[in-house]
Amino acid sequence: MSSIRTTALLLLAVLSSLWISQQQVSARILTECEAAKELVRGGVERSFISHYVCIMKSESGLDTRKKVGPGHKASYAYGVFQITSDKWCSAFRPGGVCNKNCNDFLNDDIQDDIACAKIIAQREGFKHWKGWLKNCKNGKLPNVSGCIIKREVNLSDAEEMEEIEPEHLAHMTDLQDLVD
Ligand SMILES: [Ca+2]
Repeated sequence: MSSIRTTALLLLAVLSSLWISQQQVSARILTECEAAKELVRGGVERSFISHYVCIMKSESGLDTRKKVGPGHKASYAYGVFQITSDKWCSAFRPGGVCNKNCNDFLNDDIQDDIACAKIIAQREGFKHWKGWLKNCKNGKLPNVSGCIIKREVNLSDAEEMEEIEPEHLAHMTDLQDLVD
């Protein structure tokens, strides 16, 4: 009997350590280029992209799974944009201004994070992010133009850009509104 129990416990230990290492493996740090491409895909206008990448770098180190807290009003900050549960999302169900469950901001699909970040920027400007004020407003923005310009050598990239371009041109906003 006891040997069965020992085996079961051992198996459980092995399985849980496998699960933990799996969690660690799947934590994802984006490169600046990956972030820029995701922003293009999310319909972010070209001239804003380096600002958003700078925000992601300063707030989370481009870590899609970063969760920090509790902070102001016992809120937590979620994901690559460190979106906070005091106002923008809700910790246990869809809610907040972005009508999202905050935990959705901890996975590797950052399109919903980008959608919420756009709402935040629209309402409060980039100054909402302390990381932007500290490192991006008057600092050096990451140069990601090489990642998002059309490259004739790579046909599939060019085709992809072709699809996206008309959409985000339609969403032209004045950069000045966001950086003021
Ligand atoms: Ca997400």
